[in-house]
Amino acid sequence: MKFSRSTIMFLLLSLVVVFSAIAIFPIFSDAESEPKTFVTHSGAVVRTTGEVIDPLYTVSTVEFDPMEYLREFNYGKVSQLSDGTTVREYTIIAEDDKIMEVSPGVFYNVWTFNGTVPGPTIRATEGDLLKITFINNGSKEHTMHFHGIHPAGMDGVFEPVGGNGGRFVYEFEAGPVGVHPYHCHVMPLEEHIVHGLYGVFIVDPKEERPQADEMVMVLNGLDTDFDTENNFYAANTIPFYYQHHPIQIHTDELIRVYVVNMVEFDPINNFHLHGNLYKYYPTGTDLVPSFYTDMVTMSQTERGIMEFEYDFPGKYLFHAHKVEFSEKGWIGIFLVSDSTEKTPEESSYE
Ligand SMILES: [Cu+2]
Repeated sequence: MKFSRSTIMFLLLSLVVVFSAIAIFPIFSDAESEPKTFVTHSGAVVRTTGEVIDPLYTVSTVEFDPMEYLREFNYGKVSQLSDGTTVREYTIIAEDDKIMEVSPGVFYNVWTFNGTVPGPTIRATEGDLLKITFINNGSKEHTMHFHGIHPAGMDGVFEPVGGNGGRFVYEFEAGPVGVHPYHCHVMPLEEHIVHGLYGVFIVDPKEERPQADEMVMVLNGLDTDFDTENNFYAANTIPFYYQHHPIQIHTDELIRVYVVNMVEFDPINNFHLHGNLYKYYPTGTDLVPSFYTDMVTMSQTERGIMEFEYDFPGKYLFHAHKVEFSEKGWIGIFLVSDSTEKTPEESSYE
């Protein structure tokens, strides 16, 4: 019996496929069949096959409240030099062993600055001297790389800080005016960012921006199965959070949102506001808005400041107009109440 050349090629290829499957499959099946048990922050005992948990974790938990994060700014410990310069000192601690329930039943190994994803919003005024004591309590090397203007040795790229207590003090002058990201800059960079080592750095102009209800939104994604594609998207880490817990604002009140896109893997993200348009200041470096729009599109680490006020009370959506992202969590609601009507809490003080 004689085989044709193509039949022999087919048989050889089949053998390669079969042997590859035998070689690879046990690794996957081991990883997926090994059950792990841990206790969530709400006290529930969870068993998982390892599909959503980074196998390199040690069990600890983290609590994060997106509503608290929204309007929380860290101005540091303030002192003054003899020449009148304001000095702001911050302590930022990195860790990489925490587990967070990012969505009901979905657990994720978060790498944190000061225990949260995103890390604290560091805020200063242009010209202030910043001293950021960075402590790495993680198991891997990490850094803090600030976008902005500073000396080369303060860039958080060529000075990796070792884990288990490594330290570095970043010292530079705050500038330029605007909203900037900071993030770890250790390779593989995508991994260090997507696990959560980033935050927002706001530099206020010396002459303050007008009074407003200010908030920070970090647009982020969660790759819960480690295939370098995001499974969830959010503003401030928890998918759908501001849809289930609308952000309460008032009519005729200036709202200022510092928005930073930290989504990895997907080349773009965007921000669409309903029933309104906003003034948009790209990177916030100019005090005059560049656009009046209801939609901006941002690539990785692109950011800006949005300002708007609502004339009419009611519920208004805000979300990625990249529909896939909004359907996977990056969506929220502004609940606008009439500023002339007082809440029961406000009336009780009269
Ligand atoms: Cu890192």
